[in-house]
Amino acid sequence: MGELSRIGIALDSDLLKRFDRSIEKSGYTNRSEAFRDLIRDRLVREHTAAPEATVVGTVTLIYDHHASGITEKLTEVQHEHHDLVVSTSHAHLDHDSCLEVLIVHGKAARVQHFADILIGLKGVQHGRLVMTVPSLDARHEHDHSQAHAREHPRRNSRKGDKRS
Ligand code: NI
Repeated sequence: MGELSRIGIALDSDLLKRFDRSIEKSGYTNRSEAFRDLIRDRLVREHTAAPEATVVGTVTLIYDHHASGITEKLTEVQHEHHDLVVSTSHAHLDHDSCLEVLIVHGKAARVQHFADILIGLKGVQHGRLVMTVPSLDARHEHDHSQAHAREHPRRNSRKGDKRS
């Protein structure tokens, strides 16, 4: 974090009261932290909206494993996009329902496309993609991707990457 700047904001009193009630419900103990989070959220949304931006995220899927071919189809789609998948976690919720959470990493547009395919599969009852940025301070795409390439050489090679 850099130097601290103090700012004053002119705000409608009613709006401020409503904001205070809202952040209190969320457990904030001070306004500054709530404002900081709002600002970060806006910056993350702006960053992840750029198709070429590098993002990390999760895809959460609920499905009935009895649905015809769903298990095979999910595996196939994930293999086709293996360069985007960091890890997966699976929980058998009850007799029928499965919860699968994928940690994803890659360019925003490809991650979004991949999530759309998964969520749109017949048999997936509910799904959601959450995209974020590893750190708002690490927004120098170049430095970050190079450091990451050293850590995970495989992920940077896009050869044999079957796009669907
Ligand atoms: Ni299961």
